[in-house]
Amino acid sequence: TAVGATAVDGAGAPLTPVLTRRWAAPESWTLASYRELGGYRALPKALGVEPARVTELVKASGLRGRGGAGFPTGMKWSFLPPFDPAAPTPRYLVINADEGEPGTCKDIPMMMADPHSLIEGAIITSYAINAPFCAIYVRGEALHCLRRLAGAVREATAAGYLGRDILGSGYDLEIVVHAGAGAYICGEETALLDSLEGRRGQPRLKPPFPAVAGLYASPTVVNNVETICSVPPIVLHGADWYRSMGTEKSPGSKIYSLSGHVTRPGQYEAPMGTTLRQLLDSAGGMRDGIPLKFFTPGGSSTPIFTAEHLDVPLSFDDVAAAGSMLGTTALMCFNETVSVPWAVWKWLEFYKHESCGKCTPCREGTGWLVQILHRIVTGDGTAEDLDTLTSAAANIAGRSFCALGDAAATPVLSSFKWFRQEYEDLVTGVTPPLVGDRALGAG
Ligand code: L3W
Ligand code: SF4
Repeated sequence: TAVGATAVDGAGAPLTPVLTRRWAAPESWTLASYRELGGYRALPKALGVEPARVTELVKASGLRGRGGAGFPTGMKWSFLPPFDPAAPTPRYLVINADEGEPGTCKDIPMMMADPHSLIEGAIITSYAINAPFCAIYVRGEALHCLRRLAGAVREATAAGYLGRDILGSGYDLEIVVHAGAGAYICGEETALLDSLEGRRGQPRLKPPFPAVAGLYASPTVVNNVETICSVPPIVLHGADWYRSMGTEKSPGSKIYSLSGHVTRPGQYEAPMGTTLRQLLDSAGGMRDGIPLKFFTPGGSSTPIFTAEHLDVPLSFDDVAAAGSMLGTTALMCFNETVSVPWAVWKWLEFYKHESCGKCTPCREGTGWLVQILHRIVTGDGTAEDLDTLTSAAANIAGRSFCALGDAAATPVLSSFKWFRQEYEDLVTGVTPPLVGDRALGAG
């Protein structure tokens, strides 16, 4: 895994290790290592100014949310109702560490390698929004990550970075690390809040957005791990420095997760707007030299791209203009040996399994899509199935209660845009069944 890469490879991506710069250091997760490499220097700087000034700085930096939607971070913080120190009411910071989007592998490595950068970012953000309490909601399966974060919280508390009167500023903060129970839907911010409150994690109706009524119905900022980790470097080096990386509308540095048929899969940190071609150059290209056939720019919830899109700058706006979404920059790369209908079937099994069941289009529809796709890949599909598949997907998209329904329809609809012929060849028998008794090599 290419973690914490520092090389500036002429032919590859212009790597900018801001978030990943400590990852390769010995015992990088310890407080001693973090401090030795410049950690906890942004915190006194932030505590030395009014909270609103920190929010203004983050607004000026142009930082956008790294959880998938790219919402402007400083703007989200300023949606909280004005804080009255004379009559303080509860308000919270909740960090979404429920990394579960297929292909996404950046937040958990970040927390494992450098948990204190998340904690420093959490303290600064909580201070900026006047929150006395912060919860970090960690994906249930990542128990190793939970333990590492809990250890870092203990270290930070013992050193006076957390608790009462932080660094003599008069500001108090408690951080609680909470484990989810392994449901993908709890990465959706309102389902996460329900789960944190002890209920079954299912999305809430929005609006009200969490900024108005979030945890325990109080104003809450919900931000992704990578977003919060971006805050200390911005405080330390300023908004202009941050804007010197990336594009005008998507500034800054980003961790791209490369997976699939790549020679050196892993996390590559580069400016927003870097292309997959550049990233692949840094990652040693496609494995065994077999060409790229399709990829996801930001996880399986984002419309797939083909080899024609290798030069699309991976920024929020450029990817949207090319017909997809930047999402979590989870670049799953598939070579020419992979059948698109097979990959879509596997993704849909995931969405069916993770559908929370709250609304009918997604609960029932994802099951239908899996059944039809299964018929197609086992050689039992018909021409009519292709129409039913696309029509069912189109009726799930835009008619579901939350983004999971749209996400489930996306692999079907986007694969039909580029690779419809592969589905047709399976139902007409031009391509032999891929799985099941009649698949080549079966039995
Ligand atoms: C106050 C308003 N706040 C929007 C806030 C909102 C949220 C953020 C973005 O989904 C995407 C999704 C997945 N007043 C507001 C406001 N907000 N208007 O801004 O909101 P939204 O609704 O655009 O997106 P979302 O529900 O946060 C995120 C896609 O990401 N995705 C999945 C990622 C999965 C992970 C993971 O596993 N960790 O991140 C990948 O593409 O499909 O479209 O905070 O409250 N007027
Ligand atoms: Fe639940 Fe799916 Fe409906 Fe979202 S779209 S509320 S995950 S059933």
